[in-house]
Amino acid sequence: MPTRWFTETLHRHVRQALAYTRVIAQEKTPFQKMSILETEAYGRALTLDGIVQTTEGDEYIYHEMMTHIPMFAHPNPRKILVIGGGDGGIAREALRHPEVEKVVMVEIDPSVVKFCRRYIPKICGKAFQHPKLELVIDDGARYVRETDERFDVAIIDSTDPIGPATVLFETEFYRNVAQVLRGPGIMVRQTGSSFLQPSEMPEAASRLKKVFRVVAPYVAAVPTYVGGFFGFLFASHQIQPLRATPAHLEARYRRARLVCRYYTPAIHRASFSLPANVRARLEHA
Ligand code: AG3
Repeated sequence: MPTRWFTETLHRHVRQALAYTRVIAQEKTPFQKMSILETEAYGRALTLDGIVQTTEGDEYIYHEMMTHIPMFAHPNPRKILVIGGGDGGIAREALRHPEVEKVVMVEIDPSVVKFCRRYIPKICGKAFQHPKLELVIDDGARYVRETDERFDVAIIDSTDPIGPATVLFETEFYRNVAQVLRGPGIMVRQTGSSFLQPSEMPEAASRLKKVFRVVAPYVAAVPTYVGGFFGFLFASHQIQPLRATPAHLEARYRRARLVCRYYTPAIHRASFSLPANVRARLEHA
């Protein structure tokens, strides 16, 4: 049988193609078109509107870096908010921290959760059965505008700023996230590929700076998010991401008994050291 190729067309002038053996499932929801493919290189891959969201092969890089960076930077992260994250990967990592009392995950599309639990259960692990997890099916933008709950860490695990996630990139949304954070609360979000989505990080940084005193970019190499280093932003009223010393991070990491596959206390600090080409774009942000 000839090789079948899934082609991601997220970027205007570059396409990523993954060889796959089988379409495991496919569904059109009121929000998006989702599919799960059995790929040769990365195991099962979740795509939403034709864009690779996560794969069994490399999901840990994104999920560990989106979760453990804010969790370990925060002195005592007990209540965690995840916006999006329907595959459960962020919730899984957050629940590994001993201080956590509650993780509220707000996902707009219940079909994504159902789909991922069924076809890529390795990614959520036991997160959805965990007694500390509360799953809310709602629009994340509305949730942060209306809730009375307060959080220590907010992780915005959204798709790209096209389609249903667009509102999760607006200043108004960041203001509401800041409102639901208590004390030294920290927010993180993804900001796309540094090379192929070069304006995403500076744009998000300038919006976040209107709301938070500390805004710090960091990067990680995620193979299926093509286009150079993948970017993230860390934002807080009080916490500097590099305030925690290497010894403190080591101690926290050991106490949590985490066995990570990308995150290390050294990577925690190193990921905030930006290559000059990424830093240059942020100069006027
Ligand atoms: N959410 C972020 C996907 C970003 C893909 N975009 C890209 N390659 N620029 C993934 C959800 C994982 N829980």
